[in-house]
Amino acid sequence: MTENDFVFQPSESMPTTAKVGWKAPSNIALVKYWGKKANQIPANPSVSFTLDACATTTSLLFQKRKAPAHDFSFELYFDGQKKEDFKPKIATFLTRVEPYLPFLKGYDFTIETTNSFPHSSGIASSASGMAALALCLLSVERMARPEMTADYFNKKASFLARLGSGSACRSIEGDLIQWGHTSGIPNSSDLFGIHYPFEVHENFKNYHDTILLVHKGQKTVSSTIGHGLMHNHPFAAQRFSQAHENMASLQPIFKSGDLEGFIALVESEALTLHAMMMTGQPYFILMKPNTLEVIHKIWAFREATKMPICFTLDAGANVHVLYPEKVKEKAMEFIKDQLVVHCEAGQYICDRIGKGAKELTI
Ligand code: 2P0
Repeated sequence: MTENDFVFQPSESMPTTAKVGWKAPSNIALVKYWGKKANQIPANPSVSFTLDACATTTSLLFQKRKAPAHDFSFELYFDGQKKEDFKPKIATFLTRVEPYLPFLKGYDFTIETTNSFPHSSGIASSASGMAALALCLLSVERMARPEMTADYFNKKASFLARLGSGSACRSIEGDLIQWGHTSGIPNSSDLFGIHYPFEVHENFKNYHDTILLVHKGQKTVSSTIGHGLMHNHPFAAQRFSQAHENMASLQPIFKSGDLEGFIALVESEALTLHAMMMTGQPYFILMKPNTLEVIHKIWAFREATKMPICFTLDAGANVHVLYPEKVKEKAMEFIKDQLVVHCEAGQYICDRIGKGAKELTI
């Protein structure tokens, strides 16, 4: 598929007014997206677990304007409060998706949004937030095109979400989503996420992700800037080819249920992501002392118990503790006994692999 497949020509049958809503989850990458080309095209392929508890719920009320105008018209409410400072990001998103949703300037929109996870918890809301908004906007188009298939709807929603935030394209469906063209995965695309197409062992179903909120403050360097620093990065070429290799290595790991192989690959990806931050120009560090404390405790616990508990990191200080369903009681005991002490205000979020976004009945 190409960009042209997502262009829509509005017809007479566009709805006048209605309200739509979606709840979209966050996701956690196993092979990381870090570095991009123009138009939100990833520099390397990635794959993620879709999450369940960490989600954004967004409703979109729309009303046809008397005459189409030159600018977008929208109000934005976050947790019931008008949010002027979020508007530029939304306006940029609308500008990027307008070629594919050319009716946008014909409507007044009211966007209401809430996150399930605590505000400024250091959990990125751009993936779930942009996914939920993309789904709402595409629902307007679908009212005029009720024949649209679920497959096309999901692909276009992922395509639009990507234009808001790259990782958001992996937040439409569950439970294992791959994004970015790589030769070993048929139908993999830089334009949207797809279901991981190969066999996945029972060990990786119902995987858990307990997110330790090590540092809840604002990040010192945004992901968008971090991606940008991969241009002219001394190790960029090696890193991008490593991501392709890791995608290929995951295939037999997922198939056979090889937890040891999974852990080695996922932890290496997390540390490589942060190594890229530390070795760019300018260099920066997003991990905190407690991030390292947690990592060392996970390694010591795993060595002592042989239990398949590992970590991954997002672009921040928080630690995602990953473990299979079969060790969940022991893992939670360990987390509560040894890791929660490293969380800010003792806060953590118990999440797990999820099935993707859900439409709300409004
Ligand atoms: C990922 N991250 O694969 C990687 C790993 C964070 C660490 O994608 O500029 O918010 O909006 O496309 O998607 C975070 O970056 O960046 C991210 P933009 P995004 O999940």
